[in-house]
Amino acid sequence: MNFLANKRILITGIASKLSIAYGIAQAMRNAKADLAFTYQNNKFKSRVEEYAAQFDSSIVLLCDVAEDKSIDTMFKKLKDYWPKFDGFVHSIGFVPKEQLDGDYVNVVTRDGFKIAHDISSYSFVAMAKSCRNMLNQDASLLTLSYLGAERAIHNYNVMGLAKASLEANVRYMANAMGPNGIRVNGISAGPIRTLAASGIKNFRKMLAYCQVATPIRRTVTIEDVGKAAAFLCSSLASGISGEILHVDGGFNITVMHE
Ligand code: 0WD
Repeated sequence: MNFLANKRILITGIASKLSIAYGIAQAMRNAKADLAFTYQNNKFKSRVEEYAAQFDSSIVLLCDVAEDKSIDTMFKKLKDYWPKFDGFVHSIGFVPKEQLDGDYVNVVTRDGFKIAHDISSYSFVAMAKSCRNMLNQDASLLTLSYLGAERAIHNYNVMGLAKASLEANVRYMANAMGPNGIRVNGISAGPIRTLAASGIKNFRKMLAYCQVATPIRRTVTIEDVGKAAAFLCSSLASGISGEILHVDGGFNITVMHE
């Protein structure tokens, strides 16, 4: 299906083939989007270049969202390839690992709180701010959230607060950018084993629990998330903005399992 033909979409957050952003790139390329990619630092450069080539792209740019200058420089470089484009996927989250282990009140620190919110929430609007005048009418911005934004989940701790902030960010950005024809949405994905997820204590246990408690009786994959992301960034979703779509097999609607 070609429902993203002639759409130019920038993908952030590919750290490996297991990354959710990799599944999103795959689904978007299948729908014929033209893609560009960012990498956080030189450690990821050649890997992301290799993946980009798989998706018929040679646009691979450095962007560390911790620095406004890095974001601005990246979009300036992107402009050489794409003076205008149709949206980006923000698939980035970070918190120091020690924040993801144990009693929230004991482990949270001012620094942990700041970093989690800065990298995992502020960076979404920081990117939008920087590229606003390059976005086409009908552009679509997308980020990745998690149920920990809505519920207290053991060990997810301050990252849950950062995701709650990110989801509010989606709504405020959608309201601010809607008059320019730009839609902003989030996907709340079920747990998937990726590099970021491996930092959460007892993640395996969480996956095993989800397998039996999820209505569809399996955990979701990066392909599941990718397909929903491709839909949200296409004109098929032209009436959807400010929404957080759960792609979790229905886990969020359950309370007790058999
Ligand atoms: O179960 C999961 N895996 C879920 C993930 C469930 C629901 C949501 N998510 C979210 C994450 O919180 C994140 O926002 O999806 C997003 C993508 O996460 P992922 O695909 O699970 O993780 P991963 O493959 O590790 O990619 C995240 C990447 C980083 O990887 P590492 O492993 O090095 O932290 O985010 C990037 C980095 O490449 N990243 C940054 N990029 C630019 N600037 C920065 C930064 N400062 N920090 C992290």
